[in-house]
Amino acid sequence: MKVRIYFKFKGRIIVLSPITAQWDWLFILYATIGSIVGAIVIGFLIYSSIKYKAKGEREPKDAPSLGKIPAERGTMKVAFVLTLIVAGILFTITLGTMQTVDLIEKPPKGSLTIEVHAYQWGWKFIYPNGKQVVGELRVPKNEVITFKVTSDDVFHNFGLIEFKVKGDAIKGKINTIWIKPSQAGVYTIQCFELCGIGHSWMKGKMIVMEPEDFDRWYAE
Ligand SMILES: [Cu+2]
Repeated sequence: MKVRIYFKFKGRIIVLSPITAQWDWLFILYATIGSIVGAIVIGFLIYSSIKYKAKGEREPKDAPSLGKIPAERGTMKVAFVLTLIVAGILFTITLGTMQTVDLIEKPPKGSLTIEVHAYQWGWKFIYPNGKQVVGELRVPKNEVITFKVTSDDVFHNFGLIEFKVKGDAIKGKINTIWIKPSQAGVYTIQCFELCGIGHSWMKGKMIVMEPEDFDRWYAE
């Protein structure tokens, strides 16, 4: 599958990582289909309530009544076409969701793998060369970074807000998430699982650096 790293809008990079782009695409897909269906339903409701406004009689003669099998109304053709449309919509959003899950769950090979240890209440990061940092994570730009997320005590959730990725941190278990940051900067790490009194302060920083700056820091 071709992975889109980011897309540009008026010369500006507005998406940070492949998964971020995928999420945005999926959101637009759901929002577009939802808006079209919503507009049709609400439009038809307004149209019908005006057109069929009661003029004296309260119900049409062929309205279904309690204890009686309703008389057939409409045509099979309409039911068939509507079923096809609904099936098509469900198929499209299912496919889009599966594609997204697939992208999230399969990090590209050859990445920098960092262990993430969540604890009450903070974050510890262990790099492949044994380097350890607490609270402040540093990663190079334009490289695939894979996080092996786990917990040293209760359940936590490692979330990179701007990148739209999260991973459950569970003791004895490793969950994998990945990013490929396209822009240097400082980003927010936040715990997304209520984990005790310090939960809301369980934040960290992720600093995306230019590769050469990162290499210098990493070798220190
Ligand atoms: Cu936590």
